[in-house]
Amino acid sequence: MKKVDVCLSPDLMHLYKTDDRTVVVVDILRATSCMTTAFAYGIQSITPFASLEDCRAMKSKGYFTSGERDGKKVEGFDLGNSPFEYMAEKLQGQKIAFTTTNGTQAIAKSMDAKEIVIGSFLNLSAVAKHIRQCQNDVLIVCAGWKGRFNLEDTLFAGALIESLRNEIELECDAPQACVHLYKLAKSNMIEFLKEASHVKRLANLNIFEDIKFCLTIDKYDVLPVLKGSKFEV
Ligand code: 3SL
Repeated sequence: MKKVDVCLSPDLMHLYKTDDRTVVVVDILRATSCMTTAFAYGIQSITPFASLEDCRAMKSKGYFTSGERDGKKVEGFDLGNSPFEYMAEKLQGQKIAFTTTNGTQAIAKSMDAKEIVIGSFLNLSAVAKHIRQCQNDVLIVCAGWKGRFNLEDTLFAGALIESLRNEIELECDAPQACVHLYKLAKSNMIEFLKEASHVKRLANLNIFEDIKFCLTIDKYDVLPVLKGSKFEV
């Protein structure tokens, strides 16, 4: 049976061997939700960068530059990190260079993986379907916040594992903890997350609609997969 484990922070990546695994990178608020939305609206590719300056340099190569630091759009970038920004017609068929505080750092730390896919509540079933079909064991990598645990990525891991129950073997205790938390939260995730640190951080920036949107399950049937240095569908 396929094994599934969860890395609850990118700072724990050294504990996991990923060269034979599919890694699902998750940053519900909001990086992987933005990436999923961008592909649902017809973006051609997203190239992730850990470094702000490397990302900025892609502007002169015809890329839209996008992302954030500490939740705020980067000065001089074309786009920030709200999923609603990625619904624009002008982005269809375009290439994005993307850097965020945690999401693209988690991607950078997953680069040894056999395969990297992007997970969010918005494409939960597309991720589950891919896991069912692929041969690899799986590691779900939660982006967290600057190395710390967060609740929303953990809930996604629980939701994904729950949707694959009886089809997978859980390794270690982290996947079990994710499922327990998801079961507690699933009837009202917004209420469950109201005290979550990043929900409060975004609320301090007057960001509310993004949170509700990013917790919507199965809005899109797209699966961003890393091909070389860029994500495509
Ligand atoms: O850290 C990240 O990758 C971002 O998604 C954080 S924020 O929601 O844009 O603040």
